[in-house]
Amino acid sequence: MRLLLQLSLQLRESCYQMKNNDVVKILYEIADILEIQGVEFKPRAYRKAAQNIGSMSQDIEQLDNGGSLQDIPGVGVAIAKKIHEYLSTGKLRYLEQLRIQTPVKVEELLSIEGIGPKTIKKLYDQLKIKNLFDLKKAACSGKIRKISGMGEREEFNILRAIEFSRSYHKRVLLGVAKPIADAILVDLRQRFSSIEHSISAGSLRRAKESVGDIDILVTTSDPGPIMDYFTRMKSVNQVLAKGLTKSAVILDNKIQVDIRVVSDASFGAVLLYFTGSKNHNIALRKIAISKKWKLNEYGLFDERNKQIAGHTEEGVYQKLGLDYIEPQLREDTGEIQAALCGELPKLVSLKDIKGDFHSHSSWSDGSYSIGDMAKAAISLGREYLVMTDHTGVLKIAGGLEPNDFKKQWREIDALNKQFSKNDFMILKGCEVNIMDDGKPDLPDSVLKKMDVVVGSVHHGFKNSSQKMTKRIAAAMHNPNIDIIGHFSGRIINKREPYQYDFDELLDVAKQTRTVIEINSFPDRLDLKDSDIREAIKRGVKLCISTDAHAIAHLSNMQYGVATARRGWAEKKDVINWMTAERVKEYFSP
Ligand code: DGT
Ligand code: CA
Ligand code: CA
Ligand code: ZN
Repeated sequence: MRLLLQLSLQLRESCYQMKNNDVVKILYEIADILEIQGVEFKPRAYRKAAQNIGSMSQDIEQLDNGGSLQDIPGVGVAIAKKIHEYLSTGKLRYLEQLRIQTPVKVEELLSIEGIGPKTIKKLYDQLKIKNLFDLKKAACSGKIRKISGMGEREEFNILRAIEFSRSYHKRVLLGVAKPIADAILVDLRQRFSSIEHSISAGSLRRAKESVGDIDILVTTSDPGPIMDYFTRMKSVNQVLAKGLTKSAVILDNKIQVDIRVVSDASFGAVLLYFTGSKNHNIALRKIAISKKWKLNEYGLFDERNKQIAGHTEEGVYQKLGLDYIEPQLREDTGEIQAALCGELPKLVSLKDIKGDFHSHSSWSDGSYSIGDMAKAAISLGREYLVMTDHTGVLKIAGGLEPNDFKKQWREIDALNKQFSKNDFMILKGCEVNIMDDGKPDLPDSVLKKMDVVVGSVHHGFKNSSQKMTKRIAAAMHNPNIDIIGHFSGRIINKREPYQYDFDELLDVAKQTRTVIEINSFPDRLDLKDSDIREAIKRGVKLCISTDAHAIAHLSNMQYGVATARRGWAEKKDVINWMTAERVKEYFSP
């Protein structure tokens, strides 16, 4: 039932998730303020409810209308009442009171790496720090180091983290921007039958990990009503510009959206221009000039100013003597030369993906049972899902011990019997922690029995480069560790990668046949594009994984694939083309 609902609602995902996300945000804020106030237990309850709502696929407003909020795991009478108040009035008195009691800009402070609710409590209690401005001031005047548990190093790290978050805070994650852009496109198409083409362009189309703004391109013979509507959409907060060909707005969520509305004849040329990157466009224009032609957003023109291409992108590339270049490659990093020589890679695509190598269930910190996750993977067309719950030391993530895995395997065996009619298989795995000495936190005798083992660094991020390199290399040398998960450890806009010698580790990966993960989580996308390209050059194999902790996360595969494409990956470079049987064979020690 849950699954059917999920499928029928999938199309509307980007519209309805708006409210779900608002509720999640509010519950987290309550939890954070309560924790800062030193209240026990309650914060945990609010967080659990927030996590479950964040990962469910039903529309929370619909549940509320049906009076069934309390069907959500972790939502009892008290929390349901608050959600209902918020959904029906747009306000929550309880939270407003909390904010008055503890006037701290929680979200702002939490955005700084290394600062959690406990630290915020100390900072507020002892120094009355309420926001980033106060924090920076206190750090600069040496007050932070005087707080117990803090020192000069922590103070310096805070200052550095403030700078880091400043320099990035305006860019929006691809995984956040894409659903918003898609929802706008669907809405415009439904409202205006005069629209011929409609597509998002800019860095979003090139699938950069984060985008400065959303760029939308529409072709029509009747731009007026479209611009009127675009600048008055419900989600618009501010109109920056309004014209018949170009408009720009800022949405309530602070994201800027630019739109271009043009006639169909120049669609290809405008799309090419508006997709960028700027450097790619400049390089194309130079080729045109070398032929005594002119390329601009209206088309490609010959020496007599006659238009010779521009209706399609393909046409422009062809006339310039280039193979068609996929948007994800348009960064002027060698793609033009490759296109001239017929040497462009044949990029991996979503249809090449047979399986997912990293996922979690409610056995550890996931929100759904193994069976539910598997059914969702089947509905996405996957042939297998590697279940990789957390192990031992990760207690907060419900890490499993050897005996738990024995029980889990029995469940998986039973499920696999059931799913064999779907030609689908759950593979047995785990996400083992790579300890400081590079050893896994589960005995090799247990790991040996698994189909696929992902090894990840989940603590000790501040190891020196030398130590971290040794640590990860040791894990790669363990024949039972097959894949290294979220390799760099970065959280985009929040946490920098840890230090290590990438060159050396690529050598070790190649030598030990260790696969490196491309984690598809929107705030990880780890490895990043340029590192993927380097790994491929060095002959290291990759896998694209969702690291799903909930059904909805399984669809993040699209972002992993897009990132792989930005890294010039072909089908043969990512092992997701393999069947389940082939994967088992590939990783058998
Ligand atoms: P972003 O938004 O910072 O993530 O990056 P883009 O690439 O989306 O840049 P944006 O939104 O400023 O402009 C969209 C596209 O328009 C860009 O990729 C290429 C084109 N474009 C913008 N400004 C220029 C320019 O000054 N020269 C050229 N040749 N193209 C430009
Ligand atoms: Ca843009
Ligand atoms: Ca723009
Ligand atoms: Zn994981």
